[in-house]
Amino acid sequence: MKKLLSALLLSSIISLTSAEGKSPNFVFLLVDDLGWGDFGCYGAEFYETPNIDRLASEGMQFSNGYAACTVCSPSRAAILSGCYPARLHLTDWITGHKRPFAKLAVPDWKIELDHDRVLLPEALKEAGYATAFLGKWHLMPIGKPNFDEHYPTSHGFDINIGGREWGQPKGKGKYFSPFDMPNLDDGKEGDFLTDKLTDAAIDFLDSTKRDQPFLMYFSYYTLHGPIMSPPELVAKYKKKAEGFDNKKNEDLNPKRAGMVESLDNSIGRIMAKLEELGVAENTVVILTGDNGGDNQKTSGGLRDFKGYSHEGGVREPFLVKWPGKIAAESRCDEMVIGTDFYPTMLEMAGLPLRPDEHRDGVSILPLLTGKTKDLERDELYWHYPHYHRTQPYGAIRHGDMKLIEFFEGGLELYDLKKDPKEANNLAKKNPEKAEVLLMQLKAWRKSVDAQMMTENPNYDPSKGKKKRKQKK
Ligand SMILES: [Ca+2]
Repeated sequence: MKKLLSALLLSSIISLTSAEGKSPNFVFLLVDDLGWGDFGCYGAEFYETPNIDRLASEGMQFSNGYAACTVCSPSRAAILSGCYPARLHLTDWITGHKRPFAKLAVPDWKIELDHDRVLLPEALKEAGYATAFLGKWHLMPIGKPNFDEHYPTSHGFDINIGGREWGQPKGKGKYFSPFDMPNLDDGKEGDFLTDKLTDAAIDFLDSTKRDQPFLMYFSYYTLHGPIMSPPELVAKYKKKAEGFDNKKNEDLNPKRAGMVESLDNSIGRIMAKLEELGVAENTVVILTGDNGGDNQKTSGGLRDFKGYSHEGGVREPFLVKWPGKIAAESRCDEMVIGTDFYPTMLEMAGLPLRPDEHRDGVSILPLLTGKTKDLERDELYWHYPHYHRTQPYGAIRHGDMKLIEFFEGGLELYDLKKDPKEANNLAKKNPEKAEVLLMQLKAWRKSVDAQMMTENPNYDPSKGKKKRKQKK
């Protein structure tokens, strides 16, 4: 009913926007397990990303862009809903780690998206957009997939190519054919998943109509493991690694480098297709990741990586191009996060904001257009009541200061401006600041009805899995 009413309310506004032919198209590119240091424009020297670097130079590049979680599913849900994972109660990757004997019990969190929310693709679809989903979905229960309830097509996408319950390619050939993914051509032996999904993306772009705006939400399976790459790219980077002076301690795995190059090729093909179709000028292209890379050397010097509480787990490349609206070569240091895309894209489309839906996102359009350098929002929050590489934690970033609260005990406080690598924990040196931020973090959790961990009656340290110790 809620969706029907909002559709009716919007219909008049929509016809106006579309009739003027001003509604921009959206190409949303979401890369899996993308490290902050994986692209040339973010400092990579071993990996080669000329197309992505060009995209960065044609729009705005953010230095403090964040994923809403340190793992896949919650970050994806945050982008689609405009809400923090804590508010959605979808706080871990599906289906998460089981730690029955750990000190704290994990709350009864959700493993699917609510149907009573109007998600970003639904809002755009209501407004007359053609909506296509390609790639990794990972927002549904594993085991008993139900097309009507859980697939992208039940959440606002007209078509779904490749999305299913998997968090990574699990077909017989993994990244190589056969893929065993919905509506994706398996191709021939040796065909590579990123290329085949890109073929499908090109087909979708070819099918779009000039009088109907579109959202192409391309959610790459790459760079998630298993790390696999076309043999010619592996050979290229194997050779490059031999004489490479690795000053920045970058990841020299030729297979991962090949995955990044194949991603870059994909983006190059998409950008060329937009030009060829004559729609590049009226198309917003967004590129970001869902969480950090899979190892320390992908983090561009930040501490830790996917699955951790520190910056390498959540800081992401974050690029937006919109010709004529966002100045080329622009840079922004303001903090932005995955929940912000929903309101931002509505505003770009000339549609009314829906604050009852995207509860936690703010439109970053004023940053993109250069109208302002600062948003009114001063804090970002993370809530991860789960065991992973990290111990369960919550975090707040206020300005340059970031506080991490480990739920088993322990606080870490960092000044990210002076200490971007989070090497000097200031919690004991500056307890007043730590306390203020802790109070703020706790108040926020209450305000979003965050699920908390509880004492585990089955706690048994002798059976607990060994955990990496956090610095206190
Ligand atoms: Ca991921």
